[in-house]
This record gives sequence, C-alpha cells and structure tokens, in this order.
Amino acid sequence: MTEPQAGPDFVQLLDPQGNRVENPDFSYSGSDSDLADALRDLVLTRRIDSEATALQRKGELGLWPPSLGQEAAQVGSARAFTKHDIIVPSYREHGVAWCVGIDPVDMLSTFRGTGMTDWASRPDNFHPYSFVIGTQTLHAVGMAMAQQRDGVVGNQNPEDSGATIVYFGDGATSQGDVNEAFIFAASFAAPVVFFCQNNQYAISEPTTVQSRIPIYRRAAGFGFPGILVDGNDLLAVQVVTDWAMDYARKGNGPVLIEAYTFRMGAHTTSDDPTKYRNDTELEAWQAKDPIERLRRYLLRVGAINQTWLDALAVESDQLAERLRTGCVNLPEPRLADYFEQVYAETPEALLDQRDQHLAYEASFLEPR
Ligand SMILES: Cc1ncc(C[n+]2csc(CCOP(=O)(O)OP(=O)(O)O)c2C)c(N)n1
Ligand SMILES: [Mg+2]
Repeated sequence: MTEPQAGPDFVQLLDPQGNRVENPDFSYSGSDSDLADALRDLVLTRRIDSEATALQRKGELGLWPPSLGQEAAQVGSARAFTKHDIIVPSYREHGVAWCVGIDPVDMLSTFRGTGMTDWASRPDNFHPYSFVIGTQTLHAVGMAMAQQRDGVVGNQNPEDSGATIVYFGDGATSQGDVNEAFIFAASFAAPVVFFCQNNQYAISEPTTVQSRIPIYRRAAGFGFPGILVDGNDLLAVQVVTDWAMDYARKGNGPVLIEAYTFRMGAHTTSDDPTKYRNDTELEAWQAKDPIERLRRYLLRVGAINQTWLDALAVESDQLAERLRTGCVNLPEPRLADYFEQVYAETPEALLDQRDQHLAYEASFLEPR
C-alpha cells in the first residue's frame, strides 16, 4: 500500500509545511484564534506525555503508553464533541482526556498503580480507559443504542442530540469484537463514530500485514460510510469528526473514521521500537509532525508570535512541575478499595473477604 495523498479520498486541510489545502468536500470554518487554542492543547498534551514517560523512567510509574505524534488526531477529534456526546477511549487517549478537562495527575494514578480508571475529574460522559483491545467498541455501540432509545438522536431539538465516539487502534480492527460492533451498529443504525487511529503499528505488527486494503474501506462492506483523514492535521480531523458526529446525531447511523497517523514513541514504556522499525520511517513522520505544521501556519498568518509561544512554554513547565509533584504525592490505595470498587452494592461474601484481608493486614507490626 502506498502513502495516501491529499485529495477526495484523503482529507487534508493543512499540509506538513503548514499551508492550507483545498478539499472538495470539507473546509475548516473556525478562526485562527480557535486554532491557537488548539495548538495550546497539542503542546500541553505532548508535555503531559513526555513528563509521564520521564516519570516512568525514574521508576515513579509502572507503565505509560505514549501518545507522541497522535496529538492532532486526539485534540482535533475532541474539539468536535458536545456535552451530550459519549466518549469511549482506549488507553492512549491522553489528548482527548485533557480536552474534556481530566486532571492529568488523575491519569497518572492508573499507571502508578495507586488508582483505578474512575478518576475524580472524569466527566460522566467520558468512559474509563479500556485496556482490553476492542472491547470498548461493543460497549460504545450499546451506549449509542441507549442514546437512540432515550430519544436524544435525530430528535426535534438538534441542540440536545448526542452520539457516541469510540477510539481504537489499527490492530484492534483485527479483533472479532470490533467487527461485531460494526455489524451491530450497522444493523441498528446506532449513532456511533468509530474513530480508528491508524498509528501504523499494533505493538510490532505493521498495519499493512493486518489489512490488505485501507482500513476505512472496510466500512463499505458493513454498509456505512468510511473516511480517511490526515491524522496529523488538526483542522482536517476536527472537520471530519464534526461531520461524522453530526451525521450520527441526526440518526443516520455509524461512521468509520481512519485517522492516518504515526506513533512516534514506543508502544508503551516496556517496548523498544528500534527492534522492528528503522530511523528512516521515524524521520519521514517527524517531518509530518502535527504540532510543527500548526505552529508554522499560525506564525505565518500572525495569529501567534514568539511572546505567545514563550508564555505557552512557561505554562507547559508549570504543568510538568505539577505533574511531578502530583505523581509522587498520589495517595496510596486502601486495601478495601479492591473489594469495594467491584460492584455498585458489594455482596456479603465479598465484604467478608474484605474484612478477612483487613484483619490480616492489621496483624502486621507496621500496618500500611
Ligand atoms: C484482547 C487483547 N489482546 C491482546 C492485548 C495485548 N495488546 C495490548 S496493546 C496491543 C496492540 C494494539 O494495537 P492497536 O490496536 O493498533 O493500538 P495502539 O496500541 O497502536 O494504539 C495488544 C495486542 C490486549 N491488551 N487485549
Ligand atoms: Mg496501532
């Protein structure tokens, strides 16, 4: 498969040099000041990611799945949500989590092993991170069908309409769950946007081995639209996601978006990508960096200047400092939490087990 080129089958509105590109079907109507806000989110998302990666290297986190390189796919899509939409992430959507207002220190708790994924700052319409590949797509279809039955889809007041968006990777498309989710969504015209970040790899497995055709074209076989978008182009991702969410909210059924991007870091901090990909590939994608192209564009049109960038660098350093302090000060988990966070109402048998474990813990000389 060759690299996609800008055109009707590959939506790109900002090229890697930061020039606006015309597309026959999509155009960006936001202001340059909106784009400056988006650039801030991109830069801060990258900072959260690099700081978390460093914290893992220092032994403060057990693991971290880097989002480096995928910031535009995440922040661009997140700018298309309304408060009536349901967002179902996988484990790498730190940029989406940031955009919906989640405290990044909360995100770290999961990877430090001090908390689950039910973060205090998590809004109700943002589902906890999913680590089992593909399962969240089935959950999302169920949530979308619930929205349909609750009457918030294609209703009389478009302001109140909602849809569901679910994030997954290229590798997830090889899972049965994802294909079942596609079928169910198509059969029930569920208002769900399947947002696939094709970051070219499922750990070490290249996408080209998993799919003989571009992923977005699979949607046609299930009977719903599929769109390929430049995942490193924030403008294109935002506009395409906006269109797809609107299509779903109006009751037209599901859409598959393939955001063509690249995981510039490791799969997780336990992975060494130099074992399965070469520097040439990484360098080719560094030239398509999602942050650099937007920065170039905004500098050229005069929407930002060096003073603005300097202020953002200060904000970014402050955020990093807050993350470092917040991480090491995360409260230790209580043993009882492991029992009490399983069911809404904990059954008697589990309460007995909890009490036995607490008694066992208390039997030590220095209880934690
Ligand atoms: C059901 C299941 N099988 C295997 C794994 C192990 N695993 C974790 S990530 C991953 C690759 C996922 O690749 P992709 O869907 O492309 O997402 P990416 O990590 O690239 O964002 C695998 C196989 C898992 N978490 N769940
Ligand atoms: Mg992948």
